[in-house]
Amino acid sequence: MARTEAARPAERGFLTPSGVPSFRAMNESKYVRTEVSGAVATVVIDRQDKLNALNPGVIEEIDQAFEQLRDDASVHGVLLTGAGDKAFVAGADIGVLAEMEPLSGTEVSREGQAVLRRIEEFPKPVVAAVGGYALGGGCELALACHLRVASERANFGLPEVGLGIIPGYGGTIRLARLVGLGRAMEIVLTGDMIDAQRAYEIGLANVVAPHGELMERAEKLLARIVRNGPKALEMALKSMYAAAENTMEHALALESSLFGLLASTRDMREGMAAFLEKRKARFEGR
Ligand code: CO8
Repeated sequence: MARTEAARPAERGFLTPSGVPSFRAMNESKYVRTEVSGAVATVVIDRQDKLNALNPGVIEEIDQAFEQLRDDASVHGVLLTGAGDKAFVAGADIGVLAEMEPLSGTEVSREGQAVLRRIEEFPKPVVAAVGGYALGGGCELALACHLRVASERANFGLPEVGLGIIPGYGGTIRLARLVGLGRAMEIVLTGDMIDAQRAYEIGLANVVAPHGELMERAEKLLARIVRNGPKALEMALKSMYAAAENTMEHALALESSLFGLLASTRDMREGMAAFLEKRKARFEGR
C-alpha cells in the first residue's frame, strides 16, 4: 500500500481541521483514490466521463480501498464520494450490463452485493457524500453506507425497471428498510428520481447541504462521530444492523453481549474517567 504525503491538501478540496497538513494519498488505482486527513479517509470514485458509473474495475477498486482502510488503525471513519460536479455514481455501467447472460447476471449481482455488504459491515462509520446523481447501483451504494449527506443538487433514484431489470445490489431490500416499504415501493416501481429535499424528508438523506459545502458538511458530521470511542462505534453499528435482521429476542441478546464486550475495553474506562474528571476522552480503540 503506497502512501505519499500530499503537498497541497487545500487544492484538492479537503478540509484539514486545525490547519494541520495531515493529509496523505494512499493508493494509485485507476478509478478510485483514497486520501487520509487525520482520522478520516475519503474514498473518491473517479470515472467522470461516465458519471462515475460502476464497471467491474470500479467495483473492485472500491472493495480494495475499503479493505486497506479496515486495517488502518489511524482511520476511524470513511467518507465515500464521487468525483466531479454531476454525479455520486450514475449506476452500474449499462454498457457492461447489456452484455449479461442469464447466469452471468446472477453472478454480477452477487459480486456487487458482496462488495456493498462489506461496506455495510465495515467496522468504522461510512458516510456517503452525494453531490449529484445517485442512481441505480449508485443509489444502492449510498444505501450501503451508514449515513448519507446530500448536496442540494443530489438526485436519488432506482431507475432499473425502465431498463428491464430490478435493483440488484441490495436496493429493493435496503431502501425499504430505510424509508419504509410504501415509499420504497413507489421509488422502485416508478423508477422516478427524487431530489435532495425529498430524500431528506423520507430519511434517505441525513443532511442536505448547499452544493459547495457538501464535503465540509459531510466531514463535520463524520468528525462528530469519530471523536467517540472506536470500539463503541463498531459495536453500535453491529448491534443496529443485526437488529434489523433478527428477532427482538436475538437482537437483545446480541446487544447485551456487545455491551459486555465493551465493558472489558480500555476505551470504556477512559470514556467514563474523562467524564468524571471533566476532560475530553482520549480513546485508543481497544
Ligand atoms: N452506465 C454507463 N454509462 C453511463 C451511465 C451508466 N449508468 N450513466 C451515464 N453514463 C454515461 C453516458 O452514457 C455518457 O457517456 P458518453 O458521453 O460516452 O455518451 C456520460 O456518462 C454522460 O452522461 P449523459 O450525457 O447521459 O449526461 P446527462 O447529464 O445528459 O444525463 C443522467 C445524466 C440522467 C444521469 C443519464 O446519464 C442517465 O440516465 N444515466 C443512466 C442512469 C441509470 O439508468 N442508472 C441505472 C443503471 S442500472 C443499475 O445501476 C443496476 C444496478 C444493479 C445491477 C445488478 C447487477 C446485475
